[in-house]
Amino acid sequence: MGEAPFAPVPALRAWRSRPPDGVALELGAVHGELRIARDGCVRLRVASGALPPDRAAALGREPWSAARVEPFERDEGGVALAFEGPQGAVCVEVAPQPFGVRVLDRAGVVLAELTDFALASDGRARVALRAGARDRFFGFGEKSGPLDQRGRRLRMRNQDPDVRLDRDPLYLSIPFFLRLASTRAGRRADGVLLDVPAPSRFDVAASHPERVGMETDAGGLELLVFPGPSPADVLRRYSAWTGRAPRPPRWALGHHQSRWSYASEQEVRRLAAEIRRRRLPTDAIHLDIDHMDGFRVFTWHPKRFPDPKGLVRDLATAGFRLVCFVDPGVKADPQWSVFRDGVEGGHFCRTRDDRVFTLKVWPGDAALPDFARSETRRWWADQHRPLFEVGVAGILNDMNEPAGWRRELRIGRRVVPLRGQDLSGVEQADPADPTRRLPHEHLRNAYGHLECRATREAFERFAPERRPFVITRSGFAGIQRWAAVWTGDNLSTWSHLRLSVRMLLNLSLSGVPLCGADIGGFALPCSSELYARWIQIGALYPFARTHSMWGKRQEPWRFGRRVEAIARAALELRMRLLPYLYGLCCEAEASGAPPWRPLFWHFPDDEPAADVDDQVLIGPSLLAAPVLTRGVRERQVYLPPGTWFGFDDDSRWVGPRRITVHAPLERLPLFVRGGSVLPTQSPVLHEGARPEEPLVLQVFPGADFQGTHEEDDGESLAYRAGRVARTALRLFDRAGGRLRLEIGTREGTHAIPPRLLRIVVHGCPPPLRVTCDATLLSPGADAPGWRWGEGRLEVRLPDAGTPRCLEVEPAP
Ligand code: MIG
Repeated sequence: MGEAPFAPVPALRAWRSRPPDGVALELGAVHGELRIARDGCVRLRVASGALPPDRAAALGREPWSAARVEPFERDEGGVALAFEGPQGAVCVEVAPQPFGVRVLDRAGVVLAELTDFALASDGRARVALRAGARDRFFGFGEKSGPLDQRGRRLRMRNQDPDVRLDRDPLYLSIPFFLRLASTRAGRRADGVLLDVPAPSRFDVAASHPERVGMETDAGGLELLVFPGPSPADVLRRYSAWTGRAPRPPRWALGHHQSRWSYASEQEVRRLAAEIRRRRLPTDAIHLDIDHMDGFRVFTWHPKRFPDPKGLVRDLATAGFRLVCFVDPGVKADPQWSVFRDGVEGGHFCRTRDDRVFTLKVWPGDAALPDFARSETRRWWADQHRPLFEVGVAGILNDMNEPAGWRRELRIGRRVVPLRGQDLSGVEQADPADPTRRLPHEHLRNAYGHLECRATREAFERFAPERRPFVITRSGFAGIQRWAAVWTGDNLSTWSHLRLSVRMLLNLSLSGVPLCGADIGGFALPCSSELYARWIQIGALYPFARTHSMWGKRQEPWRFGRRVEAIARAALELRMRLLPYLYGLCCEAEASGAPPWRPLFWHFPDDEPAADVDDQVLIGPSLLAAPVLTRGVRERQVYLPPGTWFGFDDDSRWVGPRRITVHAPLERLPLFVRGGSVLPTQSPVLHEGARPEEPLVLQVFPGADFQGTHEEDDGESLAYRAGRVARTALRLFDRAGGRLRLEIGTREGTHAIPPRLLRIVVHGCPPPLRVTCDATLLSPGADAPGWRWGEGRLEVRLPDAGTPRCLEVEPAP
């Protein structure tokens, strides 16, 4: 079938103020609309004929907080809008001929210049963003390839591919990028979102070094520009529109052990017992598709899982939660109530000639719920009852691109699918107007996204007092509101380990704070060395799950004693850092800043930092430099400006500088930024276990620090009503090694029983005096009291939530 040709958008003929925040544009048969939000974001919609119905609410966009603007005619023709408020300032200029849009900051610096608008009569649309020859481009959701995607041609269409290093597209599409531009005043970041759920393409300065081309397959253009100047500013604004990830239940931050599949209650119990016997910190076990009865979603296999409730109960006693896989394909079995019900309720996607569409997937022929309909989402949420009745704690949404296959091969008892299916005749409801139907393809990238919205509803229905935990393979811009993301079927190879770091960084920059790759790799055999290196960095992924394909075993003890000990140490480190990691999730919820950050996030003006794609900042304080190469026992590390400490030995450097560090198999090179107060705890085997020391503040001097430590019950939604315990932390690093740590009054209504607080000051010379609230503390005494040895000062204090001021004066 031929595609309609593109025609340039005609000249601006007229404009009309559209109070309070924008202007309507008339360009011959093309219509446009420009709006400004109070935080300085700009939203532009352009389409042939009338603008399509606004799908923002259906996609879960946050309410638009409209600015107040008065459009005015420009001397040179066209129209301009300007806004300045406490949360942002921006000016937009529309040139009439050729039609173009410029977004400028308050100083008149151009943030984004959009040109070459073109539309086709079938709804396809094109636009170009002018770029500097040295601009760098990050984000784009789940992408293979380099960290900086300059020079790539990217496709956004969710699918179930063979994951390869250069494979594009993958399962999840986020048509958003963060651009880092070099200006005379230094680096600045801004962001652009092509908020269209139809597939799209990006030419990332590939055809022309000073231009990013964007093209949608349907629905015209909807673009948002998010001003910076810092990456954090961009993500704050991006997430104010697309939504923020609510803080997860704390257990979800523990290690998850998964496999395709732990296929019987007996096997799961044996696994749980083994994990505990070996003292490997783990919080969750996943049940892949084989827990189902004939792959009927929401069922339990009667023989292999006769008593799932009993299983959940026993797992809970041992400190494990159960996460269940859910596939969207509903077996087309007229004997089965879920299918029958779905047909009766009109819940499935239909063909053009109005039959229930089915595709081939695990259960055989299966129907696909039309998640674009709100009634279908409600219905789907209801179907989760059998999982929640049993006490399942988390849901994993797989195959939701949606995936299916052309044909299947049988090898013995195994079914090997040949991927790819034809969905060209499939239709769905228009999410903004369910009386209208659209080709599935026009909503393709929102399929899994809207499924996850339904899964969240299931939690609201069946476990309203608990925080939901949903993890998904597919998604769209804004998926973070509803689900964490894992990156699908990677391979157990060194290059995939390396890729996971870049991929998770770009996903993080695309607004998805909670993300992870299958630790150890999904397919192909994993060597012991690879597993060791993978769990070292994997234990620091925002979401840490070991998962693998059938036919292989990837529990931490499958690689010999030495590697088991390495895995244990890595998972213990995660548990020690849990208060810090949890705090980062609270930060993501509040501001959209992801836990995983590329170096340039905190060092935008440092030239070399922007090139580093194999190191990760975990929050503001930790810098991980994982070993990602076989046989390697030392690596180069780039330390950005500032003081840096080796996490495990307190060695100290001053950056910017490249160092070579020793990295035997047991060691993940990990650094802490001088001027940090890291909240940690003593390690536990699972989140629900009580740590011997619930709060250990690790102080790394070298600069001042200011932060907040946040605690709550970790599981309920009471935090939204102020049931938190928030403590301000301030470090003053004074000349001559003098130090002052202020611990603020604990705020909020979450009660914490009196406890002992330990403070460890790293890189500390022998002290002359240590005082707390101006009272001298005694060396050797327990609490309050202090000890010093090997460059570390340890102070113990009773902690009842009252403010504290600790001062350390070094011996001359
Ligand atoms: O067609 O449920 O990415 O994690 O183990 C494969 C079986 C379906 C793909 C997922 C993978 C999972 C597997 N699934």
